Amino acid sequence: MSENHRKQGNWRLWYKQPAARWEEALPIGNGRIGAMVYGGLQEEVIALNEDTLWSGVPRDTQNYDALRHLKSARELIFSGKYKEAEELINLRMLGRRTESYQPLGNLRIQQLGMKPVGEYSRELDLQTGLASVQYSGGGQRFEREGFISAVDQVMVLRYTSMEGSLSLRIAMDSPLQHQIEAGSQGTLVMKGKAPSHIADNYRGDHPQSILNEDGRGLSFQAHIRVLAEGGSVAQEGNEIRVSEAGSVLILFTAATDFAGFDVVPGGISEEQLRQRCLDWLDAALVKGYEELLNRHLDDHRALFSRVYLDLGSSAKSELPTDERLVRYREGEEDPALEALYFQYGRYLLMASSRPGTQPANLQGIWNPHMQPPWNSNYTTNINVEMNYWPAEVGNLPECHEPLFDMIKDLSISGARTAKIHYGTRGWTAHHNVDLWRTSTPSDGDASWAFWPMSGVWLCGHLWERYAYSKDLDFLRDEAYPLMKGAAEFCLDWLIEDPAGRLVTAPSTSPENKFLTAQGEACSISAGSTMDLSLIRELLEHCIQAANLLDMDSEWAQSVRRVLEKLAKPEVAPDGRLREWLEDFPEAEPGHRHVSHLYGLYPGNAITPEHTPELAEAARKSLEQRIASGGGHTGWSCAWLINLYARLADSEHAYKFVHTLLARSTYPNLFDDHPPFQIDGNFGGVSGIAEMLMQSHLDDIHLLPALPAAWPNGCVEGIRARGGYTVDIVWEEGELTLARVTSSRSGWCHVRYAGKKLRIAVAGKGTLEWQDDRFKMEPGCCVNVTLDD
Ligand code: FUC
Repeated sequence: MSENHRKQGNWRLWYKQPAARWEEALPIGNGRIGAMVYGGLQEEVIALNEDTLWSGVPRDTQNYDALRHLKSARELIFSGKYKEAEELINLRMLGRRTESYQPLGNLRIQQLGMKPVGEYSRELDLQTGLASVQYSGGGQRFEREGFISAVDQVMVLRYTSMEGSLSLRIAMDSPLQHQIEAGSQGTLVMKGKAPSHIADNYRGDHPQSILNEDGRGLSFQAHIRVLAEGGSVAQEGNEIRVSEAGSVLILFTAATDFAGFDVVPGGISEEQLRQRCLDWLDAALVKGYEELLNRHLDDHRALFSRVYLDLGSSAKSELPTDERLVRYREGEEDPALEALYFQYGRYLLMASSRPGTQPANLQGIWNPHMQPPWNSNYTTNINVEMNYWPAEVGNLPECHEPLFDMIKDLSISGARTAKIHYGTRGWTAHHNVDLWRTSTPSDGDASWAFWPMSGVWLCGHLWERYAYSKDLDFLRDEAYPLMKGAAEFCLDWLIEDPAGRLVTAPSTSPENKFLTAQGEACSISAGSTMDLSLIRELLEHCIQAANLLDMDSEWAQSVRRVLEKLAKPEVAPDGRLREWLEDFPEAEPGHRHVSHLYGLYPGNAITPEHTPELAEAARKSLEQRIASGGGHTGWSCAWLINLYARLADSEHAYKFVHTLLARSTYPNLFDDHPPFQIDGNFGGVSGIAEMLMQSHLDDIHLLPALPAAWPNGCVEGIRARGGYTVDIVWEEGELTLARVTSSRSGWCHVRYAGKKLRIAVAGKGTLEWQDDRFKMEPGCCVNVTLDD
């Protein structure tokens, strides 16, 4: 079923004018190097990033006094003095802010002697990862093409004059401390240093919020090589000048001396850094443009083309992307734009997170600010997790790996925090993490800073990797030790409340506040639903893992006993799911976080199938949140799609797909929190996938939340837990054909709308059945149709 559908794929963002601002420029990246291409005429600006270029150095952010106050904080909480507990925590138990992700600078390419321009278009082709510009001027046609290769670690730009010649002036600059060296033969080097510290300066009261200190901080280098076909290349001051060339090839690469989260920068010499860059450039030069392009295309297509999505064609596919978005906002239907948004999210994950790179941060890897919003860090109380929601289902499991590396680092830094702040075993991390794997609380306000649960949430991602792949080696060697460490923290952190239940204390429900009996907004109490949902899930996964790996049986037994005493999620008298253990009124009823609904998504403890009362309570909570203004940020809206999809509420899920695109999307389809924050892009992808297929209940549920807006369509190549790849075709809102392919041996169950299905091996062979499950072997593929 694939070829016909795939041919119609038009995975292009395109525009009739250059980007007037950063949020209109087009992102390319290889997980490590990122660039935003503006497509300017007289001057092309390419804003650059490198994913290890952060402010700061490894520093000790532990608050050695925190533990002194834990007992008092707990006593205050258990005697109902929540506000006093919060004040104590704010004053005594918090830590320090993380460092900031930095911009590397800009590549500026002036085209000299440009004549008035005729035709102009620029585009980003998601299938190839190529950003290109076509234009004409003075009767000549020009073309530019650029990509960042993950296999060769260089950005490759090619400028071509179709009929005549072109002359360029090429320069680099950076807002960071730097110097430029222009060498002979078309080389340009920028050497620079990141600040040793960046302090927050939201109020503008810090006279030195960007701190540069000699000998402290990361060093970076960016190198360019320019080759011209025809014409000449010469050095002119700190720039490269190309005259009268038919085509120009610009190779760029960059590196920092980052050597590990706990390694003080400086161990890599300037010469070694130079050599690292030159090695990449030299190897690229030997290959030449065609080979670099082909190697890049092979790598890029191998990932991107695994998934195909058709939500219905639309006549608007041919219009520029910004115009489509405007019409969409005005109420015109454009299902193909929704499919484009889905594929764009997959593209962004490929471009910002590849094996061996840093994980995608709040802005992926694209950031032009030295003091970016929220430090462009890893915010772990929803945002970085959301970044990775599409990784497994969207068939990009290798892009998930940088997150696992970060979890491993955090298990080391976070073991100190667990011991020093809380006197526990295991490891913990709080709501903000950076390149240096800061695991301590941030400073500021307990409502966000005091949340020692992020390690627990992150471990859910390790389990998901196992659930999708069923890779026992991964579970044994990588996941389980980290999960067990996070679980040990929980076991020590849990405490009996006056009612004899095990709870967390102090506890927050990320960033939200309730009203105390005195009417004060307060964030601290015991046993938020979020904390307990996360802990229950992790402990259950640990028990399953120990069982699967046939180890730690006594320990697993003790964990079981803890689970029995762990407080459970409850329904409040008004029918909503309680966000806190007590019936507190919310201080902000339309709050953007819906942490207490974790069990519905991304967790699976709440389902209409198995816990209908809780699912109903979750729905009521959602309704009230939304009625009070919730879902107002990009990521918050994206979360709603996933939650409604899990409630099988197709029309509400779709409503928030629409809202995300219409309200929270920039012209370059970046998510607009506001400001730009990439999580919404990723949450949108997982949400659309959840509408089309779900696999969290040990089966494959086809089209669980298909909205009326997508009557005909098909999806191919999304992944289901259990080791399956799923293709689905539907017409007039009904399943016509699904195909399930297995990567392993196992029993499979497929369901669709409570209907009887006909399931047969694609090709020859018969299936072995046990009740409603059939046996799959590696490579086995079945066709699923309605049994009429
Ligand atoms: C959390 C959210 C904010 C923002 C920030 C980066 O604090 O509540 O909306 O996304 O992270």
